[in-house]
This record gives sequence, structure tokens and C-alpha cells, in this order.
Amino acid sequence: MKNSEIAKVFQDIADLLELKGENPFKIRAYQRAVRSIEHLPVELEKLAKEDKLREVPGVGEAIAKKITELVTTGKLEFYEKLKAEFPEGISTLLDVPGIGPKTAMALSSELGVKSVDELEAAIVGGKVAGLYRLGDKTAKNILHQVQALRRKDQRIPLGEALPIVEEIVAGLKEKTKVKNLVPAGSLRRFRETIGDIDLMGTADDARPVIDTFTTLPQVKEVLVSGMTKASVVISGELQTDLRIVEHDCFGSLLQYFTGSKQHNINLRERARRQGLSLSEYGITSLKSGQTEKFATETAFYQRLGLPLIPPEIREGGEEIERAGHGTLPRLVELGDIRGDFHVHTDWSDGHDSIEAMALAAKALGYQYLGITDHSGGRGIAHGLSVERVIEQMREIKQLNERLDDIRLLSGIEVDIRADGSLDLPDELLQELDVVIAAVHSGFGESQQQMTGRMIAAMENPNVDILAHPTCRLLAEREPVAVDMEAVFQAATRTDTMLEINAMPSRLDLKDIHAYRARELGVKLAINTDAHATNQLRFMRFGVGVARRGWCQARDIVNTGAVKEITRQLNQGAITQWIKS
Ligand code: DGT
Ligand code: CA
Ligand code: CA
Repeated sequence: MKNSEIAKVFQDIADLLELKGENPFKIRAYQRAVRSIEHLPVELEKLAKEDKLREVPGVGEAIAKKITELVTTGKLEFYEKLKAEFPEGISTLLDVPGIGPKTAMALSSELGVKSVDELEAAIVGGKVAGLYRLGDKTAKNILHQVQALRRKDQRIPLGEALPIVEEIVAGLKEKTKVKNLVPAGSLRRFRETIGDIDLMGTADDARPVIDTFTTLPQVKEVLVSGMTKASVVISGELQTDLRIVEHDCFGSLLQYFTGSKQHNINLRERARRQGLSLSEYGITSLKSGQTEKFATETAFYQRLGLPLIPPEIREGGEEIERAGHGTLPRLVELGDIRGDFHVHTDWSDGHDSIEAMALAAKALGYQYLGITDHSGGRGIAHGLSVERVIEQMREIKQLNERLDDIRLLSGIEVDIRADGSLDLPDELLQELDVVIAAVHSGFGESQQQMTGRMIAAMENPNVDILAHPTCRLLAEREPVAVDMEAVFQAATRTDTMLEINAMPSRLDLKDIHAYRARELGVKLAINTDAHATNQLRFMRFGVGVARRGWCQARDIVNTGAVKEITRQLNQGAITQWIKS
């Protein structure tokens, strides 16, 4: 049983207990376990076998027992019994935003609705509006939520959503007097995939902004258009919501719609203990009923006694607690990056020359750039032979003499063969500044085989970096079966860097892996794997992953200045070269 399936069971249990009006502490314990399991890089099944479940944060004795029962029998008696107390399909209904426990019960007991399809049919058939207290408007709203939920099932990669959003933002800024226009939601938190886009802004007069928004050329369909908010579907079936408020309320609006939902739930809990209640409109004193407005998020968090929490870590983990103790890390920023170890040129399958790549890197303010074309062994597109590598080293040496303010590192992305050996000889590899090892074949191998193969490569002292460790392609290729925990341990033992590949279709390591690797003290490098000059800009996606993994600049090797880098790369070659 997969972690995500186990998390879903506990989420259901929390929902059903809430419906029953159970003790909030008990409910929260399940919610905490869900968050923790969702972020766990190790399979619970494995931990259960090793009797290590209790080491997972948020998993106490009772929950550990339930996990063991789930992974050994595939079922949980407690859950089955709990479900039997409620009509069928109730937890599906609860998943629809806007449907609370009461409505869910009414829909189920009075209309016999068991699924989202049946719910939609009931609304369209006018049955839901007639239901006790509900009314036409609420029914319509639920219908919108159902449709949004459907659309959201097809989450799109961040790298596809971001350019679309930037175009919309630019368009609205140009055509209207909107201020503070920024994306909130999962996009602002830099999640790897996006369900829908949430845009926030302020204006003296919202109307013209809303009107311009709903008539943008990208808009395919207008779902809702109100005084201060609108929802549209843009090309690519992506729902986009826009909300406009007055300038002095922007802080609370942005905070609320940035989420995540779990972060907001945790924050509300803290606020309640302070006698405060939170909403998108501001912070209300429970005693006086007075609502304070906040123009900035910083002021909003400050009112709760907290520093501004970076959006990327607002996921309902320990961020609020850490912020409260003043121990939030200063997360790595794009401006901290001083080089990129992994790019391709027209010597293999890249689009641009070494010199063009170097000048583009220099324009970004980098101090160094690793030229790491493919090795030729396995017939990878125009991979380099031994002779070509030597020839390229010569060219790089000449370029380094000619170019100012950017150091090129001679490198290779060497293929890891099925048996874990590398497809270029050690004598050559040891002459290179940066050796990146990567798997490009045999993706279907068993976990044991694949893990062994990667570890074997890391054990080669010439290898500096393991590239895109899970080999996944977002929405295209599943990650390979590999024991990440073992890879992390091997990386620390062999002093090999792991790559956070910043290519939007890869993002590999992904956020939770970066989190775990950092915890274990693995050295990380954020590389773009750029195959053209404009792809060097992918760096920001990798920085987003690192930030979601709570990484600081010191956790990322390529934040180091060129001189520090020489200490990190475990070869003599680079040191000698820089001295000479
Ligand atoms: P997505 O769209 O699935 O990629 O993920 P988000 O996080 O963008 O979620 P979305 O668009 O449904 O809602 C945007 C934010 O609004 C969410 O992150 C937090 C806030 N929000 C939405 N629903 C609730 C809720 O029921 N309770 C609380 N506290 N916040 C909510
Ligand atoms: Ca969203
Ligand atoms: Ca939304």
C-alpha cells in the first residue's frame, strides 16, 4: 500500500470524526499524521517491516498500529466500522469545497447522492436548491466547485502555468490601473503542479479591472464575473480566479489565498489561542468584534507575533512553530546562485556553442559554468567520445584564457551503464573538473538493481554529482524505482552531490527529497541541464524546489564562489587548473 493511499485513509478518518463531532485533539492527531505521511520520502510499508514507524513525526502508538494493520492486511477495521456509521459516499461529498458536514448529510440522506457525478446531476436537475435551507445560489456555487474540481484533476506543471500567468499579469497591468497584482495559491508556493491559478490585486475601482480580465484574449470561458472577483477558463483548460480588494486589505487577502489550506488551518488555531480570528478581510478580536485591516502580509503575520513566512514552506509542517521561535531558516534565493554545473552545448545535443552558453551565464552574473555534454557510449544523441572530450577540454582552456569574469569548468554528463559502471574511462574522468553521472536507460529495473547502479556510480571517486536521481518526467514518465534513503546515505558517505534538476519537466530531486537530503547533510547542487542559452533561466524552478525543501544557501554548493567550489569538487584537476 502506497503512502498516498494510507494518507487518504487517515484524511477520511479525520473528516468522519469531525462529522461525528469528536474531540478536536483526536482529529488533529490524524491531520498531523496525514501531513507527515504526505511529505515522507520513505515508504511506510518499509518502515513497518523494520518496526520504525514511531520514528515518523506525528505517528504515535495508535496510528503506528493502524498503519501496520493497513500495510499487512490492506484494510483497517476501525476505518471500515467508522464508514459504516455514515451513508455511502459521504467522504467524497466532503471533498467538495463549499460542502460542510450538514449539507453532506442532507445530500446523502435526503437525495441519496453518493458520488460527484450524482451530485452534479442532482444540482442540474434542480433537486439540490430545494433541499433544506440551501437555495439556488448555493446550489450553483456547489456546481461551480464540482466543475472546478474536475478541471483540477488535471494539474498542470508549474513550468507551463507560470509563463501563462506572467502573460496575464503583464496584460492586466498594461491595460488597467491594477496594483499589487500577484499570483497566490499553489503557484506562489511553487508547487510542482498547479490545480488552478489564483490572482490577487488591488484597485481604487475594481470594475474595469474585472471587465478587462474577463475579456483578455487568453480567456476561453467566463464562469463567474462579479463586482470584485471573476473566474475564467483560459487556454489549456486552466481555471483562473481574480480577486480585487482595496489597497489597505491586500495583506490578509494575499495571505489567505496563498494557503496552503493546512497552513491556514494551523495559523487559525494559533490565532484562536491569542483571542483572534482570521479571514481574508483581516484579523478580528474575538472579544471586541473589531476587525483590523492589513495592507501587507508582513504586518499580518506580525500581528500574530510571527515573522513573514516564505510562501514555499507554507505547507502545514513545522513552519508556524519555527517562526514563533524565531528559528526559521533564511531560505536560498535565486540571487545566491553563482554558477551552474550542468549544461549542454552543440558539441552534443545542445543548441548553442560553448561560448554562447558562457556569455549567457556571465550575463546572469554567474562566476562559473560547468560544460557537461553527454558521453557517447550508449548512443545518446551526439554523445562525446574520448577524443572529442579531450578536444573539448582544449577549446574550453582557450576560451577561459579569452573570456573575463566567467570560468568554464570542463565536465561531462557520463552515462551510468546497467552494471553501474561509467561509459568513459577513469583516466579521462579524473582529468575533468566536473563529472556528472546519470541514468538514461533501463528505467524499468527493479528497485534493488537501480539503487545498486546509482550507488556504484557514486562510489567512483571521479563522480562529483548524481544527476536527476529519479529520472522522472512530470506528467510523462514515472520516477524509477529507487531507494532514495539509500541514495542519500551513499551520497553523504561518498561525498557526492545530488542534483536538483531545475528543468520544469524534471524538478528532480523534488521538494520532499530535497527536504530529506538536506536533513541528512547531503550536498546539493541546483543545475538547469540547459540545452540552450535561454534555458539557463530555469534556475528559478530549482531554487523553488530547494526552498520548499527548507534549504539555505549553505546547503547548495553552487552558491559558493569559484574558489570555494574548488574545495567542494573532490578532484585535484580543478584546483590545479584554477591555480595555474
Ligand atoms: P491548487 O489550486 O490545487 O494547486 O492548490 P491551491 O493551494 O492553490 O488551492 P486553491 O486554489 O483551492 O485555494 C487557494 C488558497 O485558498 C488555498 O491554498 C488556501 C485558501 N483556501 C481555499 N480553501 C480554503 C479553506 O477551505 N480553508 C482555508 N483556511 N483556506 C482555504
Ligand atoms: Ca490554486
Ligand atoms: Ca482557486
